[in-house]
Amino acid sequence: MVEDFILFARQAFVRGGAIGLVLAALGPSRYADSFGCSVVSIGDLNSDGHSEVAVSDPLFVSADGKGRCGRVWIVDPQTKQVLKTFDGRGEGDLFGVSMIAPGDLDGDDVPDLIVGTTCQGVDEAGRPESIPTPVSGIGGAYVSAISIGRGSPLYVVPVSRGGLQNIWDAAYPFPSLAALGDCNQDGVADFVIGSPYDSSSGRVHCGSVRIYSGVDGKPIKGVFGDSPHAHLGGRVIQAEGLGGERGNGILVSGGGIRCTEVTSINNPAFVWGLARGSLNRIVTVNPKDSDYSGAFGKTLCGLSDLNEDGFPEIAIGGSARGKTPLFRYSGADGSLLGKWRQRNGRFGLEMISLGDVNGDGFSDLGLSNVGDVSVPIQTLLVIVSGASDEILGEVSISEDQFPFSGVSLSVYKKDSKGVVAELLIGTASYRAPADWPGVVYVIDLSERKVVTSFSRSNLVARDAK
Ligand SMILES: [Ca+2]
Ligand SMILES: [Ca+2]
Ligand SMILES: [Ca+2]
Ligand SMILES: [Ca+2]
Repeated sequence: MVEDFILFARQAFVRGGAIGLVLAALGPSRYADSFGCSVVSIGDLNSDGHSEVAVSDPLFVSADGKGRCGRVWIVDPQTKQVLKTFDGRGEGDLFGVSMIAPGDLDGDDVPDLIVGTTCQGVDEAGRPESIPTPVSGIGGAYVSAISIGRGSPLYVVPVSRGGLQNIWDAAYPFPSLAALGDCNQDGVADFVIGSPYDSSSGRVHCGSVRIYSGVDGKPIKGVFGDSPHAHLGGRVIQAEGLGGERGNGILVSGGGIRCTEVTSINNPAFVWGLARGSLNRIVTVNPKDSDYSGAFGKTLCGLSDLNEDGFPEIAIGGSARGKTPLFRYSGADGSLLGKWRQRNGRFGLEMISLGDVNGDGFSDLGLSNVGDVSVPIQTLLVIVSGASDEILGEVSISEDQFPFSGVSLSVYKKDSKGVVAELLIGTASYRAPADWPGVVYVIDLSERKVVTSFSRSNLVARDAK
């Protein structure tokens, strides 16, 4: 997701270092390439037996010069052919900061797409990332449901930005999105929006989590954070089986210190597990300050029931800067069960459940990594046991251009046992595209290798073949 881009851009600016200078020097024609910021498998559109993928670049400049309007490409990864594209509505929209594939929403038997956007506006040179320069055209945040079959939006859900002027100051990028099953029994999948800058009667920026109908985007149910600046909704995922027999659940994170109005207050980080139907709280994780270094809850993942109490556990990741701690918490009472041993390098920037890779009965995790200029071989993904510290495998590449952080992970194919066979990794870059293109990789997990990859310049126009 774009959060890593935001973190690095912000960090670079704050430090005034070389990266900041590079960013400041980028004009509208040489903007950072965030292709791969979000990547998701959407289903087979052209009946060749392989799923198509949606890839976003929120910093994309449209053909008519709308700086940073953002674009989503629908790509056949087998041929790299572009089937369709969708752009943000206006300059500075940053269309595509988040994205989910909910299945068919409008009944045309073609899978659809839900896209999150926060309009940051642009400065005189069309740049949102030159932070000291005043930007104009700051707009709202919104979520668009798009009919891929019809090639047009189905509906738009507005999302509060809570008066936040500069999204680089955001504790989290937003809105966060999660696909859900059908919550209101109309036969169509519904979805969740996490809105960390939402407010409720006297609770500024308490944040919210709401379930929306996939058919028309109408709210079904919602819950607010319970204190000002709680930022509930920073990250939200569906967690199968959370709450044991009480059904599927939602994991949502909140807290964090970075908020323009309360920079001196350390808002405690937390994660809630919510029942999908009622949004009642099943479990609360309140980590001790000593457990983490920042951005606790940035990554969330469901685990198997490790201690056989009937409740699946929860994996929670921490900071995007420095080493990334990863914790196991009890899904029954939120107590700390363990911590994965930290490795050299920065693994776990994003994580995803891969199913039971090593056949021990417990689901395992895929952890993405931040590239490192000092080594010739780059590790894209580390596969770790969900039940122990054991490393089950790595997927590496050897390239001149090291990938930027693996900022987006999505299941591409599963085998007959439900184990992930192929995985998508989007590695958006925050630098000029000529040198540091964002790349999408398709990884074969049993072979532990990259099957195919593409950057924006590899895409084939629909009519070119
Ligand atoms: Ca296909
Ligand atoms: Ca459809
Ligand atoms: Ca529904
Ligand atoms: Ca396992």
